[in-house]
Amino acid sequence: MVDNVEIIVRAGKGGNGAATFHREKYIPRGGPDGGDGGPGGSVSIEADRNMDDLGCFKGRGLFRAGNGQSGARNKKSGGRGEELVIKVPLNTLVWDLTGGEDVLLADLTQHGEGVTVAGGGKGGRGNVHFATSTNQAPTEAEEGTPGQERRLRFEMRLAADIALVGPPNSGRSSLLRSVSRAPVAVAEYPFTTRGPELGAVDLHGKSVVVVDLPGLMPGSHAGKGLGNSFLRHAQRSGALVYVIAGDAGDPIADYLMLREELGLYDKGLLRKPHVVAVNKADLPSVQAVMEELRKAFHRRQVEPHFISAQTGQGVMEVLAESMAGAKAAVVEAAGVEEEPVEVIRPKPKARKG
Ligand SMILES: Nc1nc2c(ncn2[C@@H]2O[C@H](COP(=O)(O)OP(=O)(O)OP(=O)(O)O)[C@@H](O)[C@H]2O)c(=O)[nH]1
Ligand SMILES: [Mg+2]
Repeated sequence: MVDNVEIIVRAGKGGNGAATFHREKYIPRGGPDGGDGGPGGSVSIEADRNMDDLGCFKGRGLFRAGNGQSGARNKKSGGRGEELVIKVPLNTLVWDLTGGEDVLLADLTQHGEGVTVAGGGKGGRGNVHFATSTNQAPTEAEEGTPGQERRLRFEMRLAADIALVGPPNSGRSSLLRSVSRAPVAVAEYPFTTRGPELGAVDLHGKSVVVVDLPGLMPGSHAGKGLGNSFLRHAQRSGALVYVIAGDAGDPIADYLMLREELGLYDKGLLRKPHVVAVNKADLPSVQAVMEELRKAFHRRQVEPHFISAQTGQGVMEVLAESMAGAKAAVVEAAGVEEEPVEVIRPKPKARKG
């Protein structure tokens, strides 16, 4: 799923003013009559509930609004350039990267909510404006000014209920596939999942959103491997499931590695409600070490859940327990004021027509 893209937008240039003179039979010296250029079209971004992700922006660089038309004789003004409205999914952050420093322009959360990001150029004045008592036949007219250009980043903020984290190949995608219809890829090599993948799971009649994140390895917190931006989804989710393969060389070391990477990325992630799921429990090799592993986890005050993403054994229980943990955390946090985050919420744009 594409949840982060960069594009360039360019508003339309203003139309040029005209430098023309009135002409009519029997009127030998008609005055200047060049009309003004029309304004260039502006560019705005608008949230649309029918958009799922930012995939349609991939590989498309420049988005431009229409230029204003030039003025014409008979004091005729040029038409306005066509406005460009770019539709994005709900919960998209619009960042302006133009000035080198990222500036948050908007957090578009509601259908129809929008923000103007680039103003159209002004139309140039026609020569009617330049006639003076000493110069009654001005030949100059103004050019239209260019429209604004901006480099933007769109970032989708999907808040999942549960995020699956784990080392590569631990079976996170298999887990999601076993309980949802999410079309996620599963393969026997590591790093199959390259970006966050969402699935909806029906848990006792309630739809729970689960996000499958790319594999974590030593150095992931600093962007090693597939980058670390996907960990934002872990931050925003209500609970985490640590998925560890029971047949891995050292599942305890994997668990410690996950804790370390999560904590180095954001200490707050360590306090997030979580459940440890030891996967592939259908394998005889895992069953053979189950009790030993359980004891090893107990020594670290961790209660492991043995599951099989392949057979589905224990998977729903793990999700249900994660949800219960998330709910308890919300109750506990109630009344505790969160630090306010400054987010610019533009008023819904006035719509024409
Ligand atoms: N026997 C068994 N194999 C499993 C189970 N879950 C996953 N596998 C296998 O483990 C391999 C990796 O599974 P994935 O679901 O792709 O693992 P992942 O954690 O999403 O891996 P990456 O996205 O590549 O990091 C595949 O060959 C799966 O068939 C399980 O419960 N039992
Ligand atoms: Mg995967």
